[in-house]
Amino acid sequence: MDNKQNKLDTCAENTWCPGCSNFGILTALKKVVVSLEKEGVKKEKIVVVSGIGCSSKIIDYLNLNSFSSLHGRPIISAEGIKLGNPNLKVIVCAGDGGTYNEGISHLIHAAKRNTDITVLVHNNRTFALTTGQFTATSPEGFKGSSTPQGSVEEPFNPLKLVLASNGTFVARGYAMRIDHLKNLIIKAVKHSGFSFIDILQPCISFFNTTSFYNQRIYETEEKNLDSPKEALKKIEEWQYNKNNSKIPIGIFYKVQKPTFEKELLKGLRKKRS
Ligand SMILES: Cc1ncc(C[n+]2csc(CCOP(=O)(O)OP(=O)(O)O)c2C)c(N)n1
Ligand code: SF4
Repeated sequence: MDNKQNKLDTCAENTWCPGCSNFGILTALKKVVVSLEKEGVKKEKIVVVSGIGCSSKIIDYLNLNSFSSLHGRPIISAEGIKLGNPNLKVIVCAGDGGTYNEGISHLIHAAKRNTDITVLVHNNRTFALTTGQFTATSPEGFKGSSTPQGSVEEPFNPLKLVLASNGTFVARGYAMRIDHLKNLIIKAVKHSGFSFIDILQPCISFFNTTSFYNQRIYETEEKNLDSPKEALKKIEEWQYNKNNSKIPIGIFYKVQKPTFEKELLKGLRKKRS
């Protein structure tokens, strides 16, 4: 780690399990901040918003402006922050439980209105902090503390949902491919509009998917990014409940549309004149 990354450390004791893949996301984020600073984005202009969960503890370990919201509520909090100060780069870090269960409506509406924030979902496919209950992305048959006999529900694919909700930047990353993830996050932060990265993040204590992912994940070619049809094809390459396919990571969809903040300000100016 270089000196600039060290400056992003805090004195908080890290309580993640040793070897947790959240460390990969933390390292990637630090690298993102260092890269953005080199390009003239001051770290004071970056805000990380989290909820509750192992994933959300990341703000304790980053010497950046941050806001800790309720479980399932970081997206709407981030939207408020962005609206209050459109010059900020606002990044949400939250778990799949908080985002795809409790806070699902906020995800859909932020994508729909194309608010200019970046959402990073640490998708370990379980409620990890509360010791491994099933979430919307746990596979059918998932055995955890709330489903000891195995979940009978089929998971849904969050990328499909964000694409269908008019999200303008839809991507998947892997917590163990740190440099690839760093580059994805930089592109997401620079994207003008709603950017979403579902980060596959093995929870080594309650759902260890590391070797499953290591055998299947590959970096996809980023082409025809403005085609929803092509995006859907890529997204559906891996069905969450099927174990026999490869898993593409990278950007699947990226288009430019007016952001919510710009449209709103335009409307307000018109009203005044
Ligand atoms: C509204 C609400 N529901 C439930 C909880 C209890 N709770 C706190 S953390 C947590 C699990 C978090 O899981 P996830 O969002 O997937 O994040 P992870 O810990 O896996 O990173 C739950 C259920 C809460 N604090 N608030
Ligand atoms: S419970 Fe899982 S997600 Fe939470 S710190 Fe431990 S390994 Fe990481």
